[in-house]
Order: sequence, then C-alpha cells, then structure tokens
Amino acid sequence: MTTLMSSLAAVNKRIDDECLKNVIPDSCRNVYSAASYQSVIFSSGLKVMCDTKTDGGGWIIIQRRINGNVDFYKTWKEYRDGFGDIENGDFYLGNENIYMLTSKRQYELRVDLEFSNKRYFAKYASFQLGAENDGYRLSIQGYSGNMTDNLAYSNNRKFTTFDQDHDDYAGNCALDYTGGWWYGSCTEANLNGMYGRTTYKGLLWVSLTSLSGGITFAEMKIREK
Ligand SMILES: [Ca+2]
Repeated sequence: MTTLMSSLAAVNKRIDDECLKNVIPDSCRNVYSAASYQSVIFSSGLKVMCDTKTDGGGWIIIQRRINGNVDFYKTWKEYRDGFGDIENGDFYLGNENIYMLTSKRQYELRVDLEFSNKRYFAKYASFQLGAENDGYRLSIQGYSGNMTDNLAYSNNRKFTTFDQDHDDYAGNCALDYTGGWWYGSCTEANLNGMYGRTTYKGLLWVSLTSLSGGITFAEMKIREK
C-alpha cells in the first residue's frame, strides 16, 4: 500500500510538472504532446503551433500551406503581423513575430515539403530575420537536407510584398509571383505563392518544381538552439 501510494504521488508530481511546463511555455522546446501538433500561447501572448514530432520536435511553425484555403497574396502589413488559420490550416506567423523571436535567441530553420507524393526537407543551422526597418532581411547558414538549396538565392535579401518593393527587379516580384518573399530578381523558391497553381505563381522550389509549382504541402519551422 505504501509503495502504491508513493508511486501514485510520483505520478501526480510528474503530471503537475508536465502541466506547469505547458502553462506558459516560451518555446516549443518545452511543449510535450501525444499529438504531432500542439498550439500554445507563449508568455509574450503570441499564439503558435508547435511541431512536436518532426526531427525530434520542438519546432515553432512559422509558415504552413496544406489546403489553399488562405490567400497569401497579402500586404506588407499583413505579412508583418501574420495571418491565416494557425489551428487547422494555412498561415503565416508574421515577420515581426519571427523577428522578435530570432533577435532574442538563436534558431535553426527547417523546411518540409511534399511534391509528387514525396517528402523533402531543407535545414539551416542558423536562421534570423532582420528588423522591419531593414526589410525583415533573411539570414540563413549551414544548409543540409535531401534537395537542392533553393533558399540560398534569397539569403541576405529583404522581404517584398506587392505594396513594398525591396527586390532587385525593375518590376515587383511579389506582383508577378503573387506572394510575399525574400525576392531578388526574382526567386528560386516561392512557398507563399498561390496554392494549387501550376505556373511560376504557384508554390515553387525550382530544383523540384521548375517554374511549374505543384507543391502540395509546405511548412517552415524554427527551433531554438
Ligand atoms: Ca523592384
């Protein structure tokens, strides 16, 4: 009986510890769940969706395309603040939120894609976005993965939307590619393009898709190092 009581107490303590961890997490690293995805609210008030399974879990999802229900042809302000359906669908966490996270701590980035029923990933040992006054400039380093690094082209570039042009092209790449991205003139990846489109306006990772789109699943996620 004593043994039973003490093991019950131990179990209770474990449950309490888990609950405490889940009350106010500051990182998906501290989020444990039987489900593959778990939404949480950080102490800052930011609501995020965690990927608790892929590659050891602990990932904050910053971008997701799974069904095309959310329009990604959005303004600078919308990309800054974030939009979409964090719980069940397509969303973008927001450049300001991503900047705030990655300016305080060090993060790695992972991109998961599905194309022609095959899964692909790219991983970057370090990832950071600059501040808004620097156009949410992308910094990535240390690629690994099972596809060609098509995000490298966007490294050190500012974000461009149809209403804020920071690209190197005479026109506006966001207008032509119908997304918001770190365009140059213009891009080798377009994961914020139009879901379902089979032209260059679609979801591109050009070594897989050429300029014909066709990515059916995309997630970009970051994990504290
Ligand atoms: Ca331009």
